[in-house]
Amino acid sequence: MNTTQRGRFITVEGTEGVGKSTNIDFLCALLADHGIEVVLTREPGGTPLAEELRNLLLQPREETVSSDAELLLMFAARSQHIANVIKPALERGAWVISDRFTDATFAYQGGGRGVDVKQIELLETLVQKGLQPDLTLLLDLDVEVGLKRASARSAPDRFEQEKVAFFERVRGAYLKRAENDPSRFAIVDASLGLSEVQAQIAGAIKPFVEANHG
Ligand code: Z5A
Repeated sequence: MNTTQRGRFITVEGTEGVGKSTNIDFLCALLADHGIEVVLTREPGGTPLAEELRNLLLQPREETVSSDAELLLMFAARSQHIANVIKPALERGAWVISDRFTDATFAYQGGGRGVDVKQIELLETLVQKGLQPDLTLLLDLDVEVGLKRASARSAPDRFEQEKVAFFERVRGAYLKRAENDPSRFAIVDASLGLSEVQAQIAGAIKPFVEANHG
């Protein structure tokens, strides 16, 4: 009889430059301290094919990308990611941390681009077959502060070329999702210094680990 307990699925979300990359290693270390096997991954991406789709999605281009094409590519990458990385890891008992998942689609394609939420929900059902994150850390930050932080780093990708109003809609959509599902979301005030941000992350992770591990 297989008695392996399914792993837990944690996602990290937020608008540009909120500090996801900066804080994800800290999060992995917190879990590893509890003896938890962690698989760190990201979206779009996480498998060779999904990373190729990521490059296609992020590359600035002259051709206009229709919002449906963008949506379908996001879910094509996600399908591959779930089948080859997320599901096998959870089944063997590892915990998966993903830098973005479907909340990003509701925020960027739904809130940002204005795609009908019902269409996103249809694809979510088709591709995820009930899979949902167990915990989502939403790093929340004033959009202009985040864009300033991100711009100091590298040349803008296709999303980063969007205007402030786009990211305000993205932020609003994230906050609305968090408000509608408070038991899954933990909102982190990302405007504070790094040690205070990490204290909030540790504060959200501690009870989750206590309830789900060991
Ligand atoms: N996308 C989508 O549209 N739909 C979807 O379904 C999915 C994704 C899954 C790629 O995501 C793009 O895909 C993304 C949405 C879209 N849009 N864009 N662009 P991504 O996650 O790979 O890219 P990103 O959002 O641009 O992530 P990022 O720019 O790497 O941001 P970050 O990881 O949150 O930030 P960071 O690199 O950790 O920090 C930024 C800077 O701030 C850096 O210099 C840090 O040292 C600094 N920092 C961090 N924390 C602090 C604090 N507390 N104080 C001061 N400075 C700080």
